[in-house]
Amino acid sequence: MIAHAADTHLGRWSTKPEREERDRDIEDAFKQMIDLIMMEHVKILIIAGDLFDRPRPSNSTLLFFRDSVREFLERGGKIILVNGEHDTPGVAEVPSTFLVSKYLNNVYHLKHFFLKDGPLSMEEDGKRLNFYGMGVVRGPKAIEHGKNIMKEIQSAVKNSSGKNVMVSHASVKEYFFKGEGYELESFPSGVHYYAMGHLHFRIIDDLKDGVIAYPGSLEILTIDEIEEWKRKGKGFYIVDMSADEPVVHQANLDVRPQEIFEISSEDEILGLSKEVESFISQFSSGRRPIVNIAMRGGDSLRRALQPRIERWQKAGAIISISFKRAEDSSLEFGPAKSGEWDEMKIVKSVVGEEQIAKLIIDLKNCLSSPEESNCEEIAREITARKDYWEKALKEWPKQKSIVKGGEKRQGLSKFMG
Ligand SMILES: [Mn+2]
Repeated sequence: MIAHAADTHLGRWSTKPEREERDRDIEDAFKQMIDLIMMEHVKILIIAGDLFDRPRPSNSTLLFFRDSVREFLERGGKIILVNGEHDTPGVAEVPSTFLVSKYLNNVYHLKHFFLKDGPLSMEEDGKRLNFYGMGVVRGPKAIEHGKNIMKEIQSAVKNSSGKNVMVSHASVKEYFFKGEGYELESFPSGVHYYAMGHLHFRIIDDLKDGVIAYPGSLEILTIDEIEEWKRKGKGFYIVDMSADEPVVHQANLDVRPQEIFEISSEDEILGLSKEVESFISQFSSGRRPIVNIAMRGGDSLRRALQPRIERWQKAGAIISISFKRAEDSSLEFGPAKSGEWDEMKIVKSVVGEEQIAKLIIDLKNCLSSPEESNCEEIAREITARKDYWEKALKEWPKQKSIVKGGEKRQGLSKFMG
């Protein structure tokens, strides 16, 4: 048996002290996972990218990780990591996942697989398991580069004995509604289990000679993960590799309950109150639930709602209000949110004009919020600027990257995937 988690995002809210409680929630889920793994006597844990939420996790996040896995490692447990978007620096720097593999015994960091290096192999229940890494692949030719890594894996598995596990942090075109990522066809054959990370929702599917699986994020990280949590829960997988085909067991964790409510006018306050109060009343004991309110409307609506909000808080709810669109997104492209990147500055440096940059960021935020219907208007505004585009399309091929510390990319590809 091996355990497979991904997108744990430890330290996600470490720069937002007002949401510190949510980092404790993530840590709580992480501890639940480690406890469950030890209880089931699982000896190998894969974390397929985005272990940490940022390339330089805070010292307390690093300490938390060390403390929470110590007993598991001391009992002979092994942890296998690959790089995700979030824990990989955008500059030439050692990834945090690599760092922890150097500091802790029995923590392994898988680089992009090369035939000449061979896989990481270990015995598990008397069987040989081979692990092939493909963490996040960045750069202007990311997809091409990734496909080459997969070809290397393909050649290696042909001559391998034992079970083959590919550990990857990447998107799959067929699973992601935005249609970005690798086609399933490009994955290597001969692999028994594709341990994936990156998409925050859960997928278990047959692929070629094996099974491909996304365990999803460990906790509910954005409001667009709430619906799936209600249907499938949040957690990780325990995978039995002993049979011909791996058998994937879904392990669900006890996470803080959340619900999302929408409101766009004062007429709806009464109806909303009824819904919110019936939701809150389900959790009179135990964890305080989170009530997310997506508000389309101005200050007056906010003020009109204020007395109710205070009442719900007194009843034990955590209230989180977002205006018009979600502030976070589970769509993860481009450089990690390290706090060192000024989105506006980066996009402006590429597109040259502040107004267009703002519209592009708006469109990106809009597409990654649950309310996709508003996005068309922004897209129309962008495309309507014919003068800008005619000029830009002529100039872009010549333009070099001017983002300090960024990867050398040209034109739009600089901030896409
Ligand atoms: Mn992630």
